[in-house]
Amino acid sequence: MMLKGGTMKGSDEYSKTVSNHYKQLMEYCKINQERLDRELPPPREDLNELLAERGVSRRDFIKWTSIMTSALMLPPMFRPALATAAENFSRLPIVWLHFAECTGCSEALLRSSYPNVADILLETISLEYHETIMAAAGHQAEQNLEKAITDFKKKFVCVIEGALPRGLNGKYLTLGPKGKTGIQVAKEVTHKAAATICIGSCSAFGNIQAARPNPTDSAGISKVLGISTVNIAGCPPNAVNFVGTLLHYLMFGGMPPLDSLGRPIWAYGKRIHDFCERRPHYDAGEFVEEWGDDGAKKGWCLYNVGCKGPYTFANCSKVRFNDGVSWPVMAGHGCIGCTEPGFWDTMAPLEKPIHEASIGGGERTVDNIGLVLTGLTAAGVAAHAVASAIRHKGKDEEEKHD
Ligand code: FSX
Ligand code: SF4
Ligand code: F3S
Repeated sequence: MMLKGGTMKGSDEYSKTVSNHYKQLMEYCKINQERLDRELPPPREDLNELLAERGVSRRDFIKWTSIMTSALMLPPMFRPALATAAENFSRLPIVWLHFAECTGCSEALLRSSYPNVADILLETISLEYHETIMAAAGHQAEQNLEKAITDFKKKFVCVIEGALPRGLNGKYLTLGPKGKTGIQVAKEVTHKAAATICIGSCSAFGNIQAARPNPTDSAGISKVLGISTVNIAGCPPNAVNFVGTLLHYLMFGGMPPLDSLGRPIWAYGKRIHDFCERRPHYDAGEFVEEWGDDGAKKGWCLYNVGCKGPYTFANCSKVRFNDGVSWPVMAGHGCIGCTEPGFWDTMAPLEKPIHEASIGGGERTVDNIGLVLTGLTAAGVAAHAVASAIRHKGKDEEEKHD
């Protein structure tokens, strides 16, 4: 309805609605944080002491909470709640499973030597079970797992690295002294979890294990078990995307809104290409044609040597890796599309543009190809952006099975 001074009035009403929405969300956050405070075990680490030990000042911590709050697409009023979530990071029980993978994800996340807040938080993580770094083996390891999922039933977050082979009735991957298949273990644990996070493209989508000809018939967790998972895609994924997703959980008791592929929109809602520092060269038609040529020395666009940034949804070009030091394109190699399902097949050959490999035509076809390849993802992002997916989608279904 057009009123006198309609635009002004409309914008006032809009601001009021948005502000009410955030007030309600803040109320929800408060209730959830009080509940977690009652339910979760006491902190294993004092974050403030640890930050001081590592030389991170209070000021740097506050600056980091502002950056993370805005990265999670929340207004500044949520900064103190995010700081509380960070202080509670070591209280959230995590059961970390490994299936068919290279352990690069654990290496990337848990062995970082950068003294930034996200990495310090990962050091405090309450790993009730993690096959790579725990001391237990054999029967004792199995008992530890059983104890963790019983003691923290519906309170722990299950983090999964690696795909699940379905061939030979799952027997390409067996674990522990009883020789359980990966599928059996994954079912038992995820049914008792409050939420399941797939860390890396293997558990999210199958990745290298599922690449053609896929002899073990591997696939991602969600596909094999038929459950909803939060997919922190990447090979390996960025620590910031994992930490931010857990902080969201510690604020709202559920996972952030996801795209159609289960990836948090706050981290995977935009294309690499849209925030790439080489993008002005792409727009100006300045391309590296061969490794080490003049264009390479001048930092031109890597599209013609295979960069798949135009078809890849992730925040690498914005948050970078290793405390923001660098990322693949900055280091001089094109993006290989590692956050996208099936990238070993769909993005191959990795050092040639897709049009040269399969579609034909020149550089001008990039955006058309991009639309075809990313159409589904983009549609999913749009559909989910408006949905309030604060609660973990699979939780209700899992409770029914329990
Ligand atoms: Fe996959 Fe992670 Fe790549 Fe490796 O565990 S996402 S192959 S970095 O290690 O699963
Ligand atoms: Fe950057 Fe790759 Fe896009 Fe070129 S094609 S602008 S290097 S993301
Ligand atoms: Fe992967 Fe491309 Fe980022 S290769 S790490 S999605 S720049």
